Amino acid sequence: DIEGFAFDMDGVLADTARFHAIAWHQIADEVGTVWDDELAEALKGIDRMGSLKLILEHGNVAEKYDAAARDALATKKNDNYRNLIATLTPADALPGMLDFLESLQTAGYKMSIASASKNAPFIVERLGMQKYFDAIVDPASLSAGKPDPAIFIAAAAAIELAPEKVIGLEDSAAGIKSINAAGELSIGIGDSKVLHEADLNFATTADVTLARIKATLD
Ligand code: B16
Ligand code: MG
Repeated sequence: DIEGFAFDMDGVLADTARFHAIAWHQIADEVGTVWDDELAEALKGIDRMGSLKLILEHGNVAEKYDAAARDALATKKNDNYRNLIATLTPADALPGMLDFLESLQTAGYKMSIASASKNAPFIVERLGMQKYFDAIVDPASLSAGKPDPAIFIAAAAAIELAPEKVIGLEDSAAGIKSINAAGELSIGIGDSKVLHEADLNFATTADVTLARIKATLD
């Protein structure tokens, strides 16, 4: 039986994927990489330096940027991103998610966050969601980011559950791979073509309810 839930944050709990896209688009323009929706999708769930690497490779300019230059670009992106998220309020929780978290807490499930974002504690606090979570995995503590399973394994361990007792929720293809490889049940939220490896799919966060999840598990 399922006893816990491990949540991705950007694109699942928080409407921040658009802010990541705005901030990375500026960096792409600066290095001369053409920005498009496909690139924005590929960056979802990928950590900061990994995302920058993809942008540089996409523009065939990777060799122009050494470690110091990459650090400077990543810092610039994060400074811009921090300005965009500084104004987040509980109204920026994605539709239905506060109600969903409330229903899970009432039902006694344990919950943790498996976000690649180093800004996760700040965002969770801005959204007024801290009270729902027993743990937020520190992505800096991991050997590899999504699609590696390490983050979702850590998210189950942080709430003292075996992976098979946990459901993971994700909006990115890399994240669904991570959940599946961790041995958890995966729920994809978004385009079912992009998230075709998910065990269960919902088109939007507003569609996700405990009743619907239970109905498909029975
Ligand atoms: P930061 P998630 C991920 O968060 C985002 O999807 C991804 O676009 C971002 O680059 C990554 O966090 C790192 O974020 O720069 O704030 O540390 O979807 O895993 O919650
Ligand atoms: Mg995400």
